[in-house]
Amino acid sequence: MSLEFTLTTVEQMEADTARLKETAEKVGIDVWQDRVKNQTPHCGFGEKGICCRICAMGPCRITPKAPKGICGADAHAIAGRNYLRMAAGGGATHSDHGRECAWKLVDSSADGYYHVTDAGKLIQLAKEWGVETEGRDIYDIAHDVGRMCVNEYGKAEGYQLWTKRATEERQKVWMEQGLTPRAVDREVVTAMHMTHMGNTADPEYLVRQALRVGLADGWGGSMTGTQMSDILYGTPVPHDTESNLGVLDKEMVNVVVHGHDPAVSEMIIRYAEDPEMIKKARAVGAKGINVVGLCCTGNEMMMRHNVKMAGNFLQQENVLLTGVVEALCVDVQCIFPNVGPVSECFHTKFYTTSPIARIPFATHLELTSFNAGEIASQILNEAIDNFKNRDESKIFIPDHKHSSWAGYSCEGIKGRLDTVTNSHLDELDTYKPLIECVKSGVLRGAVAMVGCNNPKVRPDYSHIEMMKKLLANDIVIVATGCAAQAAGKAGLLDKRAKIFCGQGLRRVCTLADIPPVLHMGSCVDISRMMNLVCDIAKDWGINTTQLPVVGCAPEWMSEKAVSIANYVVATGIDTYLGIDPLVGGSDKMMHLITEGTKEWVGAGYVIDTNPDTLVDKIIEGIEAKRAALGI
Ligand code: BF8
Ligand code: SF4
Repeated sequence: MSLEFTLTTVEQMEADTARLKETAEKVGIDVWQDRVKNQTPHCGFGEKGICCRICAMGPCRITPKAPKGICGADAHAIAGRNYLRMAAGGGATHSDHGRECAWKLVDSSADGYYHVTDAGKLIQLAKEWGVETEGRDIYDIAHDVGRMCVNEYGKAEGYQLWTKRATEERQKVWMEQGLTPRAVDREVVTAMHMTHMGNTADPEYLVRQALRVGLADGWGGSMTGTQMSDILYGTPVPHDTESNLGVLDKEMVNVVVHGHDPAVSEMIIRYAEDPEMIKKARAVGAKGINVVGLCCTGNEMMMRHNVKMAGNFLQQENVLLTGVVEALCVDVQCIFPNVGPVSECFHTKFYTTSPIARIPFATHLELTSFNAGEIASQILNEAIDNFKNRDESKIFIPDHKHSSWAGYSCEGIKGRLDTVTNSHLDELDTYKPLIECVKSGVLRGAVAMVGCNNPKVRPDYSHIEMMKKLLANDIVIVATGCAAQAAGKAGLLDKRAKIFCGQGLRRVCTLADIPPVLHMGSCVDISRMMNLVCDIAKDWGINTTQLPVVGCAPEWMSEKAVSIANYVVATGIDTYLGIDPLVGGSDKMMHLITEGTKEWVGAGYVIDTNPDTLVDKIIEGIEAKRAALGI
């Protein structure tokens, strides 16, 4: 083991950001650091969740002198409605991404742009859902399964099919508590209806619906996104790539893919690997084409295609400020509108591809299942032509980057276990060896570290420092979204990072040949984590609420994160939040989301905006679960 291995520190990343901010100043464009200053202090009513603009008698704000809105809604009703609307917004967003993926399966064909890549997974799902498979063409099966998925979103009756994958105990709890999710569209509409002026004012029922709309996302829309993408583009398996701004290459045509739905970037990769396209890039003096990723589209590409990861959410402006990006191609979600004006200050061409995300200063090339290849090819050709337009005086690429392992889908994790231990036990496709490690205390437990960056806390610091402390305490980490990317940028997805682990976890990493932080994918791939915890609970013979496993979103910012937090809690996993969930103006709401949900689903939130104490609470929480199990 090399003792020379060091992590990139948050201070080093901040120095890179500061240097790139100098470029921003030189070209005369604002970046998020400037805008944070302009927006601080935030509106106190908004922060506490007690500003209501749900009807035009308002906006109403709650103060000691004005404890009710004009209609009589109090702080609890107002904070509760705002909270449910956040969950519904997030659930709708993940789920609509999943729906688009399902349509790609409906439109797939052997000679079209979208193909069935993991036929085994498709057939397994077809059997699970009672779709005939015997003697049928794979695309006939794909079209039936795709249509079933799409129709799940709006079906008038019954509950979501994917929920059958949860443990019996969870399914029973959800049914008893009235939380089993109906169609995604129905749960989002119910949430909007409940929060319209003049409806639910009792916060308990707003929190219950937040759990239900969350479940509709996690065990519905997001799961559709993950499973459809695996069928279309391949189920990820572990492999090595690289992360951080140093992956941008001055000698290459750099094309950045950003957003969440992999439909566009899959095509970009396919065409960028075409020898004819590479030849064109060489003809303009470049060494080749370097496609790199941002945010969850980056994660999707990293999981399946070794695509390098340029950065996470708060790095999107930094990437453009390097001055070497020929094209930025976005799909949906988490795209700063400011990437338009920033790209205008450089030679960078900026493309939007979805009617869901129309952004000023972009060239809009709308992607469909039937023009995807032409769009990808146009973007790449224009990027190659654009190579000559760089302004040397604006170029600066920070040199930090790290080897990063990604691709730990449930199948990827089981594959490692099968290779290392299961084959000797004569039982494949099981988590039992992992469970033995937890029972014996070699591993104390696991944390699902997920979510965004948020300038309310020091960006990436919470992710990285909390991960380091957890690893030192023999707690293994599974990560998705911008949290996984923070780990990658720091070096924690490098297998050599096991030197930061306690003895038990270090031994597991050595035997299983894994990094201590397992990159499980994008934010919709938290559905993989839900399958993982339920399957571990089944293999162990206990309930999900008993597992020494927690969720943590230390730097979350988006409505999608609120939806995620709700389905993770409803799946029986305590969730630790490092950012306040904007309901502090209602003590009833605070009680409901931290303690109240425990009575219904056996889990709740722990909120602490100090990462140093939040991580201690996680360790205490995991040890308490172990003590309750007598292990
Ligand atoms: O869905 S972690 S900032 S990129 S919302 Fe967005 Fe948050 Fe990043 Fe992915 Ni998830
Ligand atoms: Fe005010 Fe009630 Fe209207 Fe909200 S719904 S803006 S509290 S009157």
